[in-house]
Amino acid sequence: QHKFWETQPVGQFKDVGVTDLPEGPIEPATPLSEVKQEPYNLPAQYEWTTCDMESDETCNEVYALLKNNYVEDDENMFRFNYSKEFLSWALRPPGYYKSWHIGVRAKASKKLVAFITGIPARIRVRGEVVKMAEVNFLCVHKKLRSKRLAPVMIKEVTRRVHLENIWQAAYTAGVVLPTPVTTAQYWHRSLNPKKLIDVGFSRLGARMTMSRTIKLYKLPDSPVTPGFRKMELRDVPAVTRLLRNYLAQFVVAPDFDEDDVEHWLRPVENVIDSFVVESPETHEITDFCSFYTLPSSILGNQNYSTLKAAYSYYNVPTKTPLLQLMNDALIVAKQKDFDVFNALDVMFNESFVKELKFGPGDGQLHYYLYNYRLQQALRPSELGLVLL
Ligand code: NHW
Ligand code: EN5
Repeated sequence: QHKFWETQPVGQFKDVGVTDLPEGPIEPATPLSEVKQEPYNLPAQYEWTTCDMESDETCNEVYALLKNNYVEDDENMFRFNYSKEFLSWALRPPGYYKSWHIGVRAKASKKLVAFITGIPARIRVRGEVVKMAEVNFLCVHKKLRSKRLAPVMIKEVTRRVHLENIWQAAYTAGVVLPTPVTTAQYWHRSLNPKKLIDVGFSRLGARMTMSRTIKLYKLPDSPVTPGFRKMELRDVPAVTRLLRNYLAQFVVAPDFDEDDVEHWLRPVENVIDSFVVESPETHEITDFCSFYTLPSSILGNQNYSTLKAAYSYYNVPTKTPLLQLMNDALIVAKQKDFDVFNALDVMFNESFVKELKFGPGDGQLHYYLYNYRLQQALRPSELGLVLL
């Protein structure tokens, strides 16, 4: 079934329900001198390349590979189109390793044909903070699929992570692999229902007209919460305190310090939007919300080429109810011309989706840990982690 994944230190399907295995690393760390020093072998026509994401030229090549070959929905109508600015942000967090941005080139043409990345993260699992790699952007050019290139790329990123003395990883995928820590459901909130229907992202409901549908999804012109404003650099200490305190309640969540918050939660134009609620009386920061920008190419539509989507990221209500905070997020996303607002049913997101008129999508997202066993799969509401 899974000739590659059966050989890896991940939870195996045959062990699902076996409760006598301990939580924690599946295999121990080994001395660095025992980590393979040379890269894994690729088929002879291909060579490894380390992608310098500070170089505009390399960033452009990665962008183009992903734009044309990365993730599509199950009916091949949409394909993720991460922007260059987004990739540069996502791949250069505090303490990142250039060696974890791995490409494969055709030797003859030097064309970039495959890619995989890791970034360092501290992830808490129950009471323990574990140094991990977050692995993302695995992509093999459409013409090179099903040649078992992906396992070689995964082994190579694993080797380079091991060389930094890190032995665990977290990743997500739309496909089922051995074995999910949890499975989250995508929910979608129409902001521009006419366009979504025109491009086939959603359908006109039964007994609904276009004008009734547009009215159904109407939103106010500006946020309703007094003191709701864009996050600024000076908010980093307060946002870090709010977020650390909030994420403490989930079984798996990132361990963010101020440097992480400055990188991951500060607004970056066309990449991430984040907002705080500052109490008009005390000027205290009481709440936080954020979403990232990930457009999708619309494949084969005469009238439209991109779908502008916002994805719910980290949200922390303390004074403002989560429902109201997310309603304000929808309002600002609409003002910024997003077509749809997406959320997973992780953390407490289930508590607002129905009331705020999100509908369930046809996609799911499976979360995985590499070389770390959990006794039992989690509910998505026990997960406090959002990967890009
Ligand atoms: S999920 C998005 C992945 N990318 C895409 O879906 C883009 C479009 N598809 C492709 O480019 C986010 C290709 O189809 C890919 C597979 C490259 C996906 N994760 O080369 P073969 C991430 O980036 C297994 C893991 O022939 P291919 C997360 C598959 O089960 N494994 O297939 C990435 C099979 O193994 P099996 C996946 O279609 C996390 C083998 O690959 C997978 O030409 C990576 C077939 O290989 C996926 N998404 O290329 C893991 N899709 O055992 C990180 C397929 O079943 C682990 N496969 O026979 C941690 C590493 C670090 C550890 C540090 C301690
Ligand atoms: C690594 N970070 O399937 C991520 N998206 O539902 C990699 N469906 O957009 C893994 N099929 O349901 C990503 N519209 C896995 C996800 C891959 C992309 C994907 C799904 C998620 C999606 C849309 C479009 C479906 C088009 C046909 C969908 C319905 C929306 C509708 C709005 C109105 C209320 C009811 C729902």
